[in-house]
Amino acid sequence: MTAMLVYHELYEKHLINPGHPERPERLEKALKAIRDSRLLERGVQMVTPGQIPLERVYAIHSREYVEAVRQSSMRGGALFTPDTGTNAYTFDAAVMAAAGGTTAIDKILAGETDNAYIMCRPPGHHAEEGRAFGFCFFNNIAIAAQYLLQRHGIQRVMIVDYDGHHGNGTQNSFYSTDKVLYVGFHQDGRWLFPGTGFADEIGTGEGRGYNVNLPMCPGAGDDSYLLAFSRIVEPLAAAYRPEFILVSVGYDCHHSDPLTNLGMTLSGIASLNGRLLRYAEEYSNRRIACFLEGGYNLDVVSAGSVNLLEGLAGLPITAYDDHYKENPACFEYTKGLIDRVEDLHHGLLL
Ligand code: Q9C
Ligand code: ZN
Repeated sequence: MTAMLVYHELYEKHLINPGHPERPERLEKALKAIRDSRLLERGVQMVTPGQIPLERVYAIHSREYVEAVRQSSMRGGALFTPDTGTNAYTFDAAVMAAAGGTTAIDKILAGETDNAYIMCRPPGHHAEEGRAFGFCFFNNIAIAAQYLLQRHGIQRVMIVDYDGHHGNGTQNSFYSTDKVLYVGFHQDGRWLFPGTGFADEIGTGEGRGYNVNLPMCPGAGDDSYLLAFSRIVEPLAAAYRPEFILVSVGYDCHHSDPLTNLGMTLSGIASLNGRLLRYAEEYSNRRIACFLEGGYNLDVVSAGSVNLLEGLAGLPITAYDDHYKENPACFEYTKGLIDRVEDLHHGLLL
């Protein structure tokens, strides 16, 4: 398999404020780990995206909002929410993050690579049509999905989002269409930002059944996620037969993340990636693009990024010895949640 790393120096120039968890060092450290692992000499091709027309951003976001982000950077920076702000580089970085996704798609569809990891910042999955939210400005994965539909005539895109937080912006972008199937794993919104992503949010109109949420209990780990993949994600992929798979990767599902309370390990995350690659192999002609969203333990973002590229390139996965045993009561809760999601989606895609 051929893998591509999409990266741009601008991704490290955006800064919300010194000390903010969504910081440039996340990528700086991950890129160093990728170089040290010699992945770039072992088949991973690194690519820098070029400029894109702003129309691709307007496919998801209002012109007024895009202009507000641009103006804020032109003036040196501004806060959009108490924890989501710009500096002078944010607008260019955010457009380049979106460009990373559409560049990856063009290259995958041209057969230049099987798959890609867009290691970008700012992240995107919380960004809404007209507002910045949760450290996100432009919704990179939503822009990519819309680009697949509008520019490449793709009819079915499956988005799997395993960031620890619910991808509210992505869900809302495609809530009433069956052309994009959103499947979100996240810590239950009763106990974590952004407070949405409940199981009964199943989509509306044509999109009914094409939005699937798995709000996991705090402490949910590898066993819970892998069972949910077997019982929900795999059957969804088999029923939907996506032409392209997009993944919102968030290392804040890891047990040591400072912002969340989930329980994944690095090997568990690598297993999820392995499953997604198999679905891509089976249904989407190997076409899969992974977008970095959150993850605030720098060592986990680094090791996880190395593992992701190893998986995408078909190389052996470096083992990192992080351990976490989820509470049996949590696993029982997950079984009940899976039953409930099956019921809610029965007669739709499941
Ligand atoms: N009291 C991503 O992982 N926390 N964003 C807000 C408000 C926001 C996380 C806390 C966490 C956003 C991309
Ligand atoms: Zn997150």
